Amino acid sequence: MIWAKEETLSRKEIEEIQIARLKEQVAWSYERVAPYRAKMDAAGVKPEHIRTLKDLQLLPFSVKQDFRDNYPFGLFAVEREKLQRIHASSGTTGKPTVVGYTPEDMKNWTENVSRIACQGGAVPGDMAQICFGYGMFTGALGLHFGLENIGATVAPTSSGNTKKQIMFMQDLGTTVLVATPSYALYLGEVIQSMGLDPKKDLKLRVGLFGGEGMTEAMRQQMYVLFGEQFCATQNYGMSELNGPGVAGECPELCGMHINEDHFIAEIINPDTGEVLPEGEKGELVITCLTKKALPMIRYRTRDISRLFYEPCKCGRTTARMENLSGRTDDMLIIRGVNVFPSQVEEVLSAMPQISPYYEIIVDRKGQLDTMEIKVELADNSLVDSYGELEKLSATIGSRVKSVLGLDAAIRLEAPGKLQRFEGKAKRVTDNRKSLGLNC
Ligand code: DLL
Repeated sequence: MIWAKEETLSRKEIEEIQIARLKEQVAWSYERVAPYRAKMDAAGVKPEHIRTLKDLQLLPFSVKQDFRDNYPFGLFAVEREKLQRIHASSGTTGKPTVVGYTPEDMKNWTENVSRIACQGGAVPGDMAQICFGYGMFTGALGLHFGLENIGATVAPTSSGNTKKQIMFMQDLGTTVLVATPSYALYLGEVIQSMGLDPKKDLKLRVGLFGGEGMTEAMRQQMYVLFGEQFCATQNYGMSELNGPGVAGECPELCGMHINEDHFIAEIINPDTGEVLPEGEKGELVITCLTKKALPMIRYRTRDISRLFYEPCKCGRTTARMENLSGRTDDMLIIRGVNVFPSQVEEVLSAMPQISPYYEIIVDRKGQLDTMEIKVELADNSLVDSYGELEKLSATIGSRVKSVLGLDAAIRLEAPGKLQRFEGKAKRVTDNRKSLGLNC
């Protein structure tokens, strides 16, 4: 089901909306947000210089540091009293990023989430269970309002208490599951361990996942756990860009459709800031076209993706962004080599003998960086054969080495041994940071 006509416009029609809104948004930001005005003045750009979409490139980037420098409300374009809602990103270090919404922003956000919910297969009358943590995280309330808006029934079960989640799933007849993909996999494991048959005992049809990446191996695992009828889609967003509702996959599973009448996406070379052509991989930069409380012009997301513009078989004409292949700030430097956790994940996910759970631990012994990868076996079939385990560990080690050029200590763990997460999974522990090392 296609929720809004804006998802099927011609490129010309989309671009007409984009340029009109961009001009308005740049003027709004320049007049009302002092840090934007200062940046634009320093770059010698005035709102009237924005005449075509290409002129977007004249505008300076916004970055996470702008939030830190102007915490909590310094980037807002309206007085605090005009805000209807506040959210914040967790922020592992320092202060969180505070974001806010006017009533009009709330309406747009809700509409955008309704679109991605429908893209993923949700329909009016669905029973949607939201297993994101309710609170300052945008995921839970974002999906909550978007799903209610399409006429779904929402069960705000929040995160945790896995057995109770499953009880509700059975008793309420949940058809749409909303969660991080890692928590959904954990739910699936517990469902199996309870001896339930997802096809007979549950009515799950749609999984709207997001907040973190889902590899193809994880998606395949979803089918094993929840049945072939299950449609598992990825949804992208971030607190600074409202939250969920920026982009989402449709059942064709060929990238995430961007709500282009609300967001302009660009891909840049993260080192030079140069805008890259269609299909090239780089850092995703998003300009929000309708956000009034907290305008975002050319926000550097640090997420790595590519863009495609050809219309999709589903009937939508909006540009698509490829599922993320990491973040620019994910990069670890180990013995001088640049390592992205997604590279390790790619190696591991190609091996059927291991589960989607892994952990990378980086440390320093003396002067030398070390990397250990803990990997969990998919099942018990190899557990009793020392020789097979040795062979598997050597294969993983040599594949990791051929991709990264680095030796890693591989530690195989029994099924179910590695930590499960209720929210976003944490896969990397860099102990060098606690040693005060700059890495
Ligand atoms: O995670 C918003 C969201 C909630 C999106 C629920 C979708 C569903 P933040 O907490 O601010 O916001 O984190 C944003 O999470 O920059 C990405 O690095 C990562 N992320 C979000 N969605 C995806 C995804 C929400 N589908 C950060 N795939 C982003 C991979 C994702 N990473």
